[in-house]
Amino acid sequence: MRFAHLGDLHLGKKVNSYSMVENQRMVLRQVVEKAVKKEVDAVILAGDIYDSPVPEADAMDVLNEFLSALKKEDIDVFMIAGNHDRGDLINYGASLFEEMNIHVCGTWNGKMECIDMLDRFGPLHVWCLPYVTPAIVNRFIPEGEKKAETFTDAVLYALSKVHMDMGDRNVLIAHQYFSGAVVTAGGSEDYLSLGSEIVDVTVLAGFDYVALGHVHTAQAVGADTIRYCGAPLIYSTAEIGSDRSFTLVNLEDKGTYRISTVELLPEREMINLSGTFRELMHPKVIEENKDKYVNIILKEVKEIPEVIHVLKEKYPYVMGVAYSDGRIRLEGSTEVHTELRDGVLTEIRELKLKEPNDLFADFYQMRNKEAMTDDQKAYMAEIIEETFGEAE
Ligand SMILES: [Mn+2]
Repeated sequence: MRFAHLGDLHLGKKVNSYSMVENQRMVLRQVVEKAVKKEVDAVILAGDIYDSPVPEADAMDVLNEFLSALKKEDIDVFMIAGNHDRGDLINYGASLFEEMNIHVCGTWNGKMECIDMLDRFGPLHVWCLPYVTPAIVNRFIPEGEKKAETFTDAVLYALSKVHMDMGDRNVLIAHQYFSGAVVTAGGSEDYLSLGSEIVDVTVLAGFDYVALGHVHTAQAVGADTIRYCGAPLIYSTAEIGSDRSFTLVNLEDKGTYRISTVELLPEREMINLSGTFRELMHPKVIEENKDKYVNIILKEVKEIPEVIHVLKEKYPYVMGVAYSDGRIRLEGSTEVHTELRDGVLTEIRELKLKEPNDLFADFYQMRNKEAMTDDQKAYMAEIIEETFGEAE
């Protein structure tokens, strides 16, 4: 059985207010093309199908087109919901889809859903575990039994419902953060919450392959056969330069497998572009980069008024502008802003653009669930002045 393992599509996602939806449509067309070429039997979608629990029509249209194209090529689909998805919405039409070999598992209902497959190497079982939290599994733990406290408890409990025939091949699809996975600093995962969601990877022992979603860069975790496929596109300026792919998994006789990655190339790539204002205004540089998402790092000491608007006339897809000396200049009050970390702009969502003092106050409130006191504000103002003051 040959699987194309994908996940974290985040259909409908906006990055710095740019909708990714057409880029997503194109990359999924590429997936179909490459899956056909690689003679894939089934596509796995390991959660975070949509970016929003209530997706826009254009995002749903992209999924519809993708599933229809796979069906036309006679490729099966296994799809679970991630933490971004509304599971019951993902479940819509599941019983109809089932008839077309599109297996959908949007919510965990106390049992482990299992789809039994057969190929020339024998039976193969695909177990589906949509995103779970302690609260979700606790609804199914009988009174008097020990409730799940941690995410490890939760996944352990869910997996206790797996009754594996160890002689057959068993595949698990899940969307959780497992210990050992590496996350890009400031990447497009919800990294602030990952630390509290950690699941001990040893709970995954026994499966022949584990197809994971949740972490956005492709990697094996704990064992060669336990893998995150990563997102199909770059969703954060912090991820610029990292490769995107789907994972090709070939399961033959029990214990025999081949795993490789199939590179995915975006229709519109995202790059860091640095230079002086003069350099960036050079017609050759503009011509080369005007159709890309550009994260501009300006090598200028003095501030240029309205620079983002001037740049946008030449580069319509500006993801952000930062001065290489560390000062931040961004436009408007979008829900997304970027911050310079280790020389790379990093996206922070749901925060309005503010001066450093206010920015820190917001961050403090977000982490501690309470506002800073006046004393704390004064103390931070001093530190910020010390840090940023010198650049002026
Ligand atoms: Mn995700």
